[in-house]
Amino acid sequence: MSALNKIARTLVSNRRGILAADESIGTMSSRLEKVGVEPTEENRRIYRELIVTTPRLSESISGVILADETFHQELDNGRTFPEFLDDLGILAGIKVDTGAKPLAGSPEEKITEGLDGLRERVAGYERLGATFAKWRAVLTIGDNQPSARAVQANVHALARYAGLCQEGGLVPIVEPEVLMDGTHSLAQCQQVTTSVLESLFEELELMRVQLDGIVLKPNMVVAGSGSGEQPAVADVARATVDALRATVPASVPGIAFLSGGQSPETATEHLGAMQNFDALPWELTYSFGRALVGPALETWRGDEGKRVAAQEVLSARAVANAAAR
Ligand code: 5MM
Repeated sequence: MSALNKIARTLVSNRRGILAADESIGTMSSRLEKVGVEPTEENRRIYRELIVTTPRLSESISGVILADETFHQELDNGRTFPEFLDDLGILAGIKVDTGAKPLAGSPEEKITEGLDGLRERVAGYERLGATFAKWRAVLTIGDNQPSARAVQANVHALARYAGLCQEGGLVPIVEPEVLMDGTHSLAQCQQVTTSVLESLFEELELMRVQLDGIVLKPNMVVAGSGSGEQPAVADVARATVDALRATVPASVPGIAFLSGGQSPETATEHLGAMQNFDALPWELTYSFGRALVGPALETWRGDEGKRVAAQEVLSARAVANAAAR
């Protein structure tokens, strides 16, 4: 077993999953503002400390994805976040993309940036304790979208990122997110997700990415949030598993879904329903952001007196997802 394969397996095995706490400064700040918390560097640190000090987190969480700012911050006990996670037996990951920007030639679509200097940044994060990384590509379903340009540019960037991470000893989480925004049907989402994943694996192979040393982080196949369609849980599970079976090689150790704006309970139900399919070659787990931490943030609202209650809410979501597995 290679070192990369071992890390990837640790991330997706034993009914554990990944917690995505890597909101960029802008996203984290607006989420704090929404719950009445001033978006300062210190408040972002306090909030992330609340998350990682949740009791028994390591029973259901294998890895936490951090943003650059958090990666360099310390907890009240003087340990850095990666050091503290390591003490708990949780792997520390780092978001290395620098965000999705308008794609030249198709400005209503996005290309994720961050390849410049990535080799050096990977080496730096690895020295500071990262074992895995994350890069998110964003694709929308709409009139003539996603365009071939947007798909090609994004899967190319994902594959170059994955190769650079593996060269530097980090397991790349490869995240091609087809957004839930829009009026598309479940069937359209399945068709687009399948086609994006097909292009992605062609590009990963072209770039000689070692497939047993990655974790795929896709969207679940769901109907557009503005479609008025509410497919049954079993239909979402079937459509998602069909898209994955058609495209994801068996050598990939695990698939860790993003939640993409689904309610926490719905995301957990969908994850649970996918465990009922026989003979799937990969582990199916979670790498949720909002579906794990959203209710805790709502409970906390910056009130130190609500800290324990917020941690209990986070713990309940993490345990529910582990149980769904
Ligand atoms: C946690 O949010 C991540 C970073 O977002 P920005 O760079 O846009 O601030 C995001 O990539 C997240 O990891 C994925 O979208 C999965 O989170 P959800 O909430 O969709 O499960």
